[in-house]
Amino acid sequence: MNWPNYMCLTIDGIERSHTEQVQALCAAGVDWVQLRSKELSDAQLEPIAFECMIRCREIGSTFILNDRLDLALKLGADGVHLGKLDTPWADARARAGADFLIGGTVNSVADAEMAVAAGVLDYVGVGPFKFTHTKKNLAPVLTPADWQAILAVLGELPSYAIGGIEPTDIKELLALGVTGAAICSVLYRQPNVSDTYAMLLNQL
Ligand code: TZP
Ligand code: MG
Repeated sequence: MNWPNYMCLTIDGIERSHTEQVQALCAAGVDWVQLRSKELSDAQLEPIAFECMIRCREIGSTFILNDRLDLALKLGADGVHLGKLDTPWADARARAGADFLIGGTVNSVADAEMAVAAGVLDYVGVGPFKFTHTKKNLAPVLTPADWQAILAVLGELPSYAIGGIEPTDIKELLALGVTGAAICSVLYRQPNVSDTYAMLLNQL
C-alpha cells in the first residue's frame, strides 16, 4: 500500500452536501476520502455513499466510510474507520477479510497498545492534535510527550494525526513522525477546496 499524505474527511452541517464535498475533493485530486456523517441514517447515507464511491473510483481515490462496517461491505467500499465505540476491530477483520482497509482511533498510549495487540488494523488515526468542534466528546488534546510515547508504541503501523489540523500545522506534525494527517473542516472553510488542498500539498 502506498500510504497517502492526507486522508480527507467529509462533515455534516455545512452548506455543501456530502456529495458536493466529495465532488470537490475529487476535483482537487485527493488520494483518500472518508465519508463521515454522524447525522444521517444508514438508509439516508447509502445512496450518497454509493455516488461518492463512484466519484472516487473515477479518479482512483481510496474511499472508506466512518463507523459503518455493514454499509461499507454492502457497497463494496475500500474500507472503514472504526473508533472505540464501533464494531470491535478483530470482529470487523473477521467479517471483512484481508483485502479491506480497516483504520482505528488512538487517543492514548493504552489505545495504541490495543491497536498493535489487535494486529488487524491497516492504519490508525491519532489525536486530537488540536481542539476541534468537528468531533463531539473530544478526547484530551495530546501533548508532545503523548505523541512521542504513542508513536513509539505504534512502530511501523501507519499513523494519521487528526483534530483541528490546518496547512500551517503540517510541518510540525510531520516532525512528530506521523505518516500523514486526517483533515476535515479546514477543507470546506474556503469556497475552493482545491486551493486549500494545494496549500496542504505545498507543506510537504
Ligand atoms: N476525531 C478526532 S478529531 C476529529 C475526529 C473525527 C475531527 C477532525 O476534524 P477537523 O475538522 O479537521 O478538526
Ligand atoms: Mg466512530
